[in-house]
Amino acid sequence: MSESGMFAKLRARLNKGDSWLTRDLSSLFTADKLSPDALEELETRLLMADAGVEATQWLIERLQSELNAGRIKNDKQLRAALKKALLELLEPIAKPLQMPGFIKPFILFVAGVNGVGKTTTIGKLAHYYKKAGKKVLLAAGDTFRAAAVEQLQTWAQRVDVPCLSQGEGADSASVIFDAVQSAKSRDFDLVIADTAGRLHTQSHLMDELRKIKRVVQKHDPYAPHEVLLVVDATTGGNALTQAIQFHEAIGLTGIAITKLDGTAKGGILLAIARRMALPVRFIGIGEGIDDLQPFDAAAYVDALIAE
Ligand SMILES: Nc1nc2c(ncn2[C@@H]2O[C@H](COP(=O)(O)OP(=O)(O)OP(=O)(O)O)[C@@H](O)[C@H]2O)c(=O)[nH]1
Ligand SMILES: [Mg+2]
Repeated sequence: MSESGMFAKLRARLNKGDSWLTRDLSSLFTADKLSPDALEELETRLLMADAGVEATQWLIERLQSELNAGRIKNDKQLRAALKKALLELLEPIAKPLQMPGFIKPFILFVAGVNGVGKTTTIGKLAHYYKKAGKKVLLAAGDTFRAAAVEQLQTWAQRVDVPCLSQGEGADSASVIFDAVQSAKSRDFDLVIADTAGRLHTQSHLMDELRKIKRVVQKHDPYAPHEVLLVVDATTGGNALTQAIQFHEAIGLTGIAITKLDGTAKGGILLAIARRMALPVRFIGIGEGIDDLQPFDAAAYVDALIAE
């Protein structure tokens, strides 16, 4: 898809085209003056959209100082000030996933609680990297949930990449270990490993993820090269809590935020930016195979603050 095609889709999908941030911005003005409670109204919208207290305060302070300096006199200027502040917040976390060719195979773990969109994101990632010319292998490391393996296999068939599995109840670390082994001997560029979203308890889940990491490090002490946490934008503050918990337990290197199409919110990106220095690698904006985009702060802000 062309860059302009990708942008048009992003704008149409984010909050289904009706941005929580800019809806009725012009109503915040009377004549050529910002109404006294305009910033309060924006603050409320940011909080309601799950931007969190820290990011909200930070943004409002930036707007307040622009206002004090007399630089916000109409809704166009307000939009511009909002865009500038949002970019300042989001640019530092918009770091694309680098996959240098000399790391082979590149080992990418995908983690996250159940239902956030891990398996779907893996299908989309496989498609994305296959199109980029990489030889991709999937590893069905979610051996806990019934039907998880078949779900990944279905994606693998759709994308036309191989998927290694040992069936339900197998040892997850051993599935992923074997996949890496196989990728090495068959000259694959990238192994994407699915993992369980739920085990008997949360601490079992973290133990299992740590074990998978240890086992894979027998192949390559620097693996996994990316530990990508998938969070669901519609779960708001829970997504931030999950990111903090997984980061503490297994050490994350990046985040993918899904379902940004299905919500009138999406402020969770701002909360994550303000609270964690973790890169947001990809955003999910639908259920289809092409509905994943590398996170681009400028495009995101432009799509959100529609004119
Ligand atoms: N609208 C929308 N739906 C999504 C997106 N990503 C995933 N989904 C849907 O979310 C649901 C759960 O996705 P899965 O990929 O099965 O989630 P999972 O994290 O693998 O779930 P478990 O394996 O149970 O832990 C599916 O119905 C997906 O189609 C997205 O970006 N937008
Ligand atoms: Mg899954």
